[in-house]
Amino acid sequence: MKLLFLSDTHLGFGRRHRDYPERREDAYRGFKNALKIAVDESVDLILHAGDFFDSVRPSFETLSEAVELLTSLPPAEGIEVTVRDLGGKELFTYAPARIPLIAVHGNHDWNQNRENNIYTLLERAGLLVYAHRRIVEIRKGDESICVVGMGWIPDKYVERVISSYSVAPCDRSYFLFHQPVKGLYPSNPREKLLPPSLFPPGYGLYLGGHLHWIVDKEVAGKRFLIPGSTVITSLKEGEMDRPRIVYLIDGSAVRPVEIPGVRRAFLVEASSLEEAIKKIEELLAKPHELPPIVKVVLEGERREEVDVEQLRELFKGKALIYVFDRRRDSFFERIRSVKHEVSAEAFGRDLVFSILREKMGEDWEDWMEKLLNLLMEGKDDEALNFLLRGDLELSPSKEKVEKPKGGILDWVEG
Ligand SMILES: [Mn+2]
Repeated sequence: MKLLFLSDTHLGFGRRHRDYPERREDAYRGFKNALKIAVDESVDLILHAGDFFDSVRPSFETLSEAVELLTSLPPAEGIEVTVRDLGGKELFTYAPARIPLIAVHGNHDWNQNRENNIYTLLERAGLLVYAHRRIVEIRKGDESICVVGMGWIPDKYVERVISSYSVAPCDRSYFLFHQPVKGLYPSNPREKLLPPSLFPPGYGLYLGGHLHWIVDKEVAGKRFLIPGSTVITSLKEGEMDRPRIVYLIDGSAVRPVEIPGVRRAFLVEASSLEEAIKKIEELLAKPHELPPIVKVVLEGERREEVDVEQLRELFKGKALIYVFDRRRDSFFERIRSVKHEVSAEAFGRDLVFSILREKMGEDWEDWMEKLLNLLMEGKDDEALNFLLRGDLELSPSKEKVEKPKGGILDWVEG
């Protein structure tokens, strides 16, 4: 059986882009063109490692796009799918009309309601199979493979949850997950990284989402594959100067395939405006399918002011320019100088958190970051629950934290 593996399609991303509205199309285009590869390569099924949507409550427009793309998949021939819980109890068996897409949720589209969320809804409509805490067996003729899923789990519970998974259920099994893993890439000190040794043994491949980098690496005797996102969402290092890809998997053979017709992002480092313009022109002299995103990082000493709008105007229709001015000057001076030109979204959370850390010093606590993350992801209900539960690191009552009623533990277990 031939599989296409992709992740982090972030459908709906960029809806609020004001500086470059053309980026609103990028998530749809990335997913659509990735699915074209599935058709061209005649794959039997598609695996998706989470962050299918950019938010937990996608708009009707975004849902329409998802339904359009999922119903465009070609008919499945002779495929049968059986879904079991982790204990092996059969939940349902069906013969999919179209090649099945098997998915877990990510941190962006995670919903605490395990019975009714965007994934269970699409599953009921026959548009995908939700693999979270399930064993999905796919049979075609006398071939069979198993996909075991673990969608994103909050840091606090993840080690406990992953420890409840056992050895691979079939001869050919794949572990589909959405979590940051230790040893795969330069780590973010604020993110809890899961040790590879905790992953259940015996799987042919460990197929991950979350990170928007590309990773193909063996750690602790396990081969981890991460295709990265199909759309550029942040302007972090791992998003720069690289193609967007999917993996084609046939048995133990793995092949990365570049997604055609999608926007790419490039890094330009310069110490002056003149140098930046020259480097952007060089970059644009090469062919590009779509105007690329250019992240301009200005370094060195500040000798001149850079008018970002003017720079954008200069490359209008040819490149999408984002300027990161890291020239020597005070931190707050830098924020002030660019705050009108660059949206908070483009700056990303890191900047917000570094300002807060600098302002609050030792008063800054991890739970504040957790709470802000929930608020920034539009998960207002969760943020409220988080506060009401007293689920803060400072809470003296451990009992409450361990067993919140109707809370996360009910959802991740069982
Ligand atoms: Mn993501």
